[in-house]
Amino acid sequence: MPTDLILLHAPSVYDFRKKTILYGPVSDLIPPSYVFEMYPIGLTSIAEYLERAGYRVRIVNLAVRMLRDRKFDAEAFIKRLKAPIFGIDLHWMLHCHGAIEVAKIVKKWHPESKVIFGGFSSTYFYKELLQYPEIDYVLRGDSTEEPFRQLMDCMKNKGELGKIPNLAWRDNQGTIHENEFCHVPTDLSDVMVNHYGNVVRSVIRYRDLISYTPVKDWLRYPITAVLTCRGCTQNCIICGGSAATFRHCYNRQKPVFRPPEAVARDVRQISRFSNGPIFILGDLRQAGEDYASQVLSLLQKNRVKNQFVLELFYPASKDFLRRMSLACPGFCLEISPESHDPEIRKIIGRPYSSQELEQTLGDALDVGCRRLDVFFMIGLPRQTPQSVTDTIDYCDHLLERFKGDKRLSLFISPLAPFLDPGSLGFEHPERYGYHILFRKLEEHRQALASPSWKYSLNYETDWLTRQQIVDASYEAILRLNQLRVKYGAIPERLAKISEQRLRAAWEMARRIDDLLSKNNIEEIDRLKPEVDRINMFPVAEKIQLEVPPPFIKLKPLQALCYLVTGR
Ligand code: B12
Ligand code: SF4
Repeated sequence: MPTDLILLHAPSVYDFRKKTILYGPVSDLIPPSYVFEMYPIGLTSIAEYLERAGYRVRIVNLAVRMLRDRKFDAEAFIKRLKAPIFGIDLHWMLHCHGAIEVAKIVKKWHPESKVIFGGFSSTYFYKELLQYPEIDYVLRGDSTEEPFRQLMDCMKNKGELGKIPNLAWRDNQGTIHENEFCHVPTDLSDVMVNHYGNVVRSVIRYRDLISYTPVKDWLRYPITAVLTCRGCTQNCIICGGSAATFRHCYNRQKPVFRPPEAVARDVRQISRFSNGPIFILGDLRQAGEDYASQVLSLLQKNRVKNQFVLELFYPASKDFLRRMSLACPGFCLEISPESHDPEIRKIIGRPYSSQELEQTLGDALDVGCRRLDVFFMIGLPRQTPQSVTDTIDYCDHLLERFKGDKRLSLFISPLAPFLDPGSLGFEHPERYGYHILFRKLEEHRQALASPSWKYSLNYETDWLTRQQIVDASYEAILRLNQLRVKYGAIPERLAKISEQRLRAAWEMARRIDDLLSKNNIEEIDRLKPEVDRINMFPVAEKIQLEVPPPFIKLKPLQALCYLVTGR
């Protein structure tokens, strides 16, 4: 069956199976591994939109395939694929190594096909991307469904590329063109109409479940995300998805929200093929209390059995938390104060007091929140090694204040590997005390392939060097691990494994530093099996972050039935 478009998702570093790289605790708090195998949910939206327009689109998560099967030959696989156009996401900056290597392989075996890039980082770096001869087009913006359709039509009908909004492209003579960046929709009702159903249909059509799985372990733990908006109302200075970044880099003046009915529809669709947890992304209050109330009452009216994970960007009233609990009984809640220090929180864009934070935590537990995750971060303005230590002391205080309530889970991680390009911190480092160590796309690519995560950090601060970020991270995570044991939050055996992993990683980081200072690259290469063992160690935080279900599974029969009957 001919395919019109193949969308590929690359691993963070293409040859991660050959290179010696100590990843550090960079992906411990998200479902994907250090390969960052999760593809942007937008790929499913593009695929569904184009299918509705009559095109055949296939998604291939190369990163998951490479991670699951050590012998999987990605190049041979790409060689066998056939399509006139290949799309590669460079959405998260940390795919800049893998994405460009995959583009090179695609062009090597399919020189007649066009290669198109898209996503946030592609939008930011579109000029540099078009300097690579393997990349023909970049579609800019946070919403590319409609421009992509126009591009597909244009290629089919030999139309004029110059007319496609948001497209930057190189013509046959090598001249670069930049079309107007004007497609920034303020209504999302015609996208993501049935993207989950479309994924299920594609899995059956291509008989390829693995290529559609978002993370390696997804079949065991099928967590699914529901999006509420494009853009953000907040201005966290470390974030490449803040209101300011959207304005300056992605041309979006204000966020656009999906209708509450669309959010409820997604939930219903997911519940038909999975009873795994559903993560509703973004604080529902972003679009106002009315919007939040509408979403919550729709969820309450159309109850599903799945567990919900909800997010707060800032403290909430008890009344609001109670409504969350009524709509999503036994909900899990996430909030990220990032630092215990209200002064630091204010600088980074979370200007609330510790009293407000603690009030919210207490209220959430009172109204029946099943798990409450609180996130802290290392690498912030004004944060010294002592301040990081104080954050862990604050964790102790929180656990004590809430009497070691097992529902309260605290996490800390470094801001790594990159301070997001486009974030206020990256664009105005002097304002916040950041030092940007490299800015170019190619420099980021090289840095990602460094033997230790310390060297891929693209920043330091007035208060923390790269070395201090590494040391403070290991030390803080180790101490938090001990606190978890003290309050019985995780089994001792798991805590021990975690401690072993952290100590081995810290020691390995020092060893690599030493070998690099002697330029002993051969010895670093020889460390590969040992480094891999450390990278592959089970991560206690990941286990702790999973919603403990009575039983979680996919519902393949119901999914099929839903496809056939549409109900
Ligand atoms: C939801 C979200 C997540 C979800 C991911 C859900 C998913 N599968 O997409 C989770 C929580 C898992 C996550 C994880 C991470 N995230 Co995140 N995330 C977001 C968030 C809040 C919203 C993104 C969103 O809703 N997009 C809407 C969907 C529909 O669109 P989309 O996927 O972006 O796709 C559209 C366009 O981007 C484009 N597009 C995308 N791919 C392609 C490909 C082609 C070929 C084309 C043409 C177009 C195209 O077209 C799509 C459709 O219109 C943003 C912040 C924000 N305010 O936007 C951060 C954000 C994108 N994440 C970010 C980061 C750093 C991460 C992590 C690296 C964090 C970490 N260190 O752990 C990980 C990476 C995970 C991985 N890949 O394995 C940064 C990225 C900065 C940068 N430039 O690199 C952002 C901007 C802000 C932040 N700091 O959180 N994230
Ligand atoms: S980190 Fe802040 S600015 Fe970025 S998406 Fe989350 S709330 Fe919005």
